[in-house]
Amino acid sequence: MAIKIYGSFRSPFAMAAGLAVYEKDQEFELVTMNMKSPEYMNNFNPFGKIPSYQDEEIILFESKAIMRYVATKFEGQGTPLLGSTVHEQALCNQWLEVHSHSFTPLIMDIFRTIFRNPEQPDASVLKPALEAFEKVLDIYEARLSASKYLAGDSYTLADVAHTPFFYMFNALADEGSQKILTSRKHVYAWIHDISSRSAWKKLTDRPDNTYYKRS
Ligand SMILES: N[C@@H](CCC(=O)N[C@@H](CS)C(=O)NCC(=O)O)C(=O)O
Repeated sequence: MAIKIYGSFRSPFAMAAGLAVYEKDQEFELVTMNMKSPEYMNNFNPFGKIPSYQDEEIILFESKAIMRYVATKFEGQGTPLLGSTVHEQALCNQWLEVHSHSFTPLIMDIFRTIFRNPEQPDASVLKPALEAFEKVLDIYEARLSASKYLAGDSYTLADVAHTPFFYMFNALADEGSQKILTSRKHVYAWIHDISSRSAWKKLTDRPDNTYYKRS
């Protein structure tokens, strides 16, 4: 069975799962289903969230579990994504946790604020959300001034997980808000690097990626 990812490219979590599959030189079919339908919740994710993943051996939900599974299952193919040393593996896991617990809640707050009123997001909510996110970005700036990627010299799942969120930020945030990225030299160079990869280009060039097209 071909790999299927249930979800939509509207979701950065679904995009991250798809990116991991492409980095391993595999193909996948994107299947759109109502995530709150009994069929989806009974078969693919009882929490009613996207993405979910299916191949001939397993059905999995939670994007990081999917990415780790894909990185392990196709270990000898495509880009190694788990870190090339024990040290890098540990740091990859650390930054995946940072992504879940420190990065995602804040950037999702920013996205939700913009989605509520895309033409004129509520500045009284957006400004403090951006300021809180900047404090996290300062920690990334310090890390990325010491190493090329989050886990060290190697591109890993930690970088994969972040890529779609910057893509969304680039498409949704106005020029003023973009400065929180462009003003951080190492963060900005890292975003440029991870967004220039052929697997990411292949994913965003798919005809079913109809969202967040601004460059
Ligand atoms: N921790 C989950 C988060 C998934 C998630 O929150 N997906 C969103 C789309 S971006 C969703 O399905 N939201 C629907 C809902 O919460 O009802 C993962 O990494 O897969």
